[in-house]
Amino acid sequence: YPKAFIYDLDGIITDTAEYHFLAWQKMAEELGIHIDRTFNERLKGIGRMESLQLILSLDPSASNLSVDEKEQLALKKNEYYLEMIERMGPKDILPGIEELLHANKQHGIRIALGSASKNAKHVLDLLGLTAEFDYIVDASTVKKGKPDPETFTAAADALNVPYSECIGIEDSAAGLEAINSANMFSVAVGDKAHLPNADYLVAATNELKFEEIINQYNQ
Ligand code: B16
Ligand code: MG
Repeated sequence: YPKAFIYDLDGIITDTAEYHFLAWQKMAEELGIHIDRTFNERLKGIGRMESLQLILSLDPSASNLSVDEKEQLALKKNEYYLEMIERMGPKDILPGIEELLHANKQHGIRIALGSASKNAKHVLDLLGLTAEFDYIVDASTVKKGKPDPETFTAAADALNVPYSECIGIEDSAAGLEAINSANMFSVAVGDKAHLPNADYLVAATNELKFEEIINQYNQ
């Protein structure tokens, strides 16, 4: 068995990836910038300011915004996001995740979070999952966000587990690249077009079965 599972948050443990998209879209529309779901794939897993930068790069007239104005925009997006997730609770944990966490516990496998979000602890609290995690990496922990491997290696280092004995689970291209460059076994949730380099790919979280992940890891 591997020694640790490191979970991405948004899009893996809960569907906050959708709310991040809707909040960015609302903020962008107010500036007359249109973003769609295909573009959103590039925003997944990367930090708040990096996401904003990518959105603003779609509009040449946004290039003269000051640092202060950009921070206001990011703040506004976050307010929309927080409003959208206000009523979230344990019912919003994605299918298959609780079973997987339970199987990890049963086999003595450590559990960590590897998220790029500043809201990660808040979201875990809303879901009632904070106590399940042995270690939490969020935006406040790492210097270099995904696709840099630091998010995942920091979790493994804290748990004192070799990278080759870690399994990382992600829904974003940036996060998948982070897991792969950490030399961990990568499990991705989504479609092959966006996530071509996963060691093991499933279409949705309800397909994340512990025994199958272990079989793939041991191959
Ligand atoms: P925040 P993850 C990431 O979380 C999201 O995928 C990404 O879309 C978001 O921009 C980023 O967190 C920052 O989030 O604005 O809450 O700090 O998927 O790494 O758990
Ligand atoms: Mg994600």
